[in-house]
Amino acid sequence: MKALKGVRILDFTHVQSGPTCTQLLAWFGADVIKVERPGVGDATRKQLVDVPGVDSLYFTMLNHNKRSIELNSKNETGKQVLTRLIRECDVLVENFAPGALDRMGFGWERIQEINPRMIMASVKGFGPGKYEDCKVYENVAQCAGGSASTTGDLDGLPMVTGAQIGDSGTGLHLALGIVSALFQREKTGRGQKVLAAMQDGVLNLCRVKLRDQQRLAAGPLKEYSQFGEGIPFGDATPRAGNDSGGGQPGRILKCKGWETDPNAYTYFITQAAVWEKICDVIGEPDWKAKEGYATPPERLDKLNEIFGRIEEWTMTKTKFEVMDICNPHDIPVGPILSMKEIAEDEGLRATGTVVEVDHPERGPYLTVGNPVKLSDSPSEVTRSPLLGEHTEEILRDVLGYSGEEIAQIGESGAVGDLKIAAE
Ligand code: CAO
Repeated sequence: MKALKGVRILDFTHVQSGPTCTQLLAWFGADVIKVERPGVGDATRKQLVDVPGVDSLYFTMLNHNKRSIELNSKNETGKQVLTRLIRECDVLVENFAPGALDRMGFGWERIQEINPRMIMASVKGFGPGKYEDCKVYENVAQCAGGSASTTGDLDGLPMVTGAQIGDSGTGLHLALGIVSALFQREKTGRGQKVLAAMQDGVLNLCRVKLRDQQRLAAGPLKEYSQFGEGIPFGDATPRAGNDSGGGQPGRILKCKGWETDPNAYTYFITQAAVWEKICDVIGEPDWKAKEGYATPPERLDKLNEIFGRIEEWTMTKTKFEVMDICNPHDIPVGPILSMKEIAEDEGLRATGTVVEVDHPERGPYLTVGNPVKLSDSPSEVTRSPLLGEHTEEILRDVLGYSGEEIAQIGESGAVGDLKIAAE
C-alpha cells in the first residue's frame, strides 16, 4: 500500500523541474504516465551522454518509477488518445513553455470540459506579469529569485549554486501543490490549476535574504562578517561569502589535508550557547571570561581572529575528526563532503537516499532515492522507462483499446513504433 495508490498522473513534463515533481509522486505510489514525442522523447534522454546510444543519467535519474507512452499530441489520432488519457487521469503535470498546451488545443478550459476533476499543475519560469511568456532555465531562476545576488563573496560576482533550487526546488513546491489540490478535491469534487513559478520557488528558499533586506532599514547587519570588518553596507542585502544565514557566526575552515584535497574543509559555527566548550576544545580557555571575547556582541569585530584561531586547530584534524570531537559538545560543525564521498557513504545507502539501480541498456548506476521517508509508504526506486516502453500497455490497459484499434493508432503515426505486436 502506497500513500498515492490509485492516483494517476499524466506526466507531460520534460528536462528537470517537472520530472522532479512527478518522480516524487511516483515514489509515493502514483501511477505516472510520461507522454513523450514519438521517436524523440524528453530531450534529456540525449543530453550529457556518458554511454553512447543509451539514455543519459540526466534522464534516468529524474524519471524513475514512471511509464512511458510515445504520443504525438499534434496528430489528430494522438489528440483523441490524449483526450482519453485526460479523462482517465487525476492530474496533468506540465512544464512546457508558456502557451504550448493552448497551442496543442489542451488549455485549461478544454481540460475542464474533458474532466472537471482534473488537476492541472504547471511549472513556469515566472508568474503572471511582465515576464510570464519567457522560457526559463535553472540559472535564470536563481538570478531572478534573489539567490545569485546574495550568493558569493562580498567583492566577487553574483554566484549560482550547485543545488538546483530553480528546477528541482520548484518541482518540490509543485508536488506539494498537487497533493494539496488532491486533498481539496476530496471535499469539492473539483479539480483546479496549480502553478509553481520558478522565480517564486527560488525566492521562497531565499526568504532569509528578504528578511535581511528589511532589517537593513534598521542599521547594518551585525552578524555579517563585513560588519566586524568595518565595511559599510549598501542598500541591498549583500553577498556574505560563507557566513551562516542565521544569527550565529559561521565559516568554512581548512582541515588536515587541505593543501591537496579540495574538500578537506569543515563548516564551523561559533554558536553562542557552546562558546565556552569551543574555547576549551581549541585550547583557549582564557577566552571564556576575557574582556572583548566573552559575549557575542563583543566578538563581532574579532571574528577573523577567532576563526583564524579555530582554523589553526581544525587544520590539525581531518574534517571527520572535527565532527567526532565537536559533536559530543553540541558544537555545530559539518564536513564538506565531496560527491565521491557521498556516493560511497554506507549510511546514505542504508537509508535508501543513495540507491543503485540496474538499467537494461546502461547497467547499474547510482541515483538519489526519495529524500522524504513515509513510515507507512516506503519508496522503492525502479528504473526509468525506455522511450515508449509502455505505449501499448497503456493503450490497452488504461484506455481499453482493442488490439485492432491499437494497430490503427500505430498506423496513424500518433505513437511511434509499437514495441509489442498488437494481439
Ligand atoms: N507531441 C507533439 N508535440 C510536443 C509533444 C508531443 N508529445 N511534447 C512537446 N511538444 C511540443 C510542444 O507543444 C512545443 O511546441 P510549440 O512550440 O509548437 O507549441 C514544443 O514541443 C517544444 O516545447 P517547449 O517550448 O516547452 O520546449 P523548449 O525546448 O523550446 O523549451 C523550456 C524548454 C524548459 C525552456 C520551456 O519548456 C520552459 O520554459 N518551460 C517552463 C519553465 C521550466 O520548466 N523550466 C525548467 C527547465 S529545466 O527543468
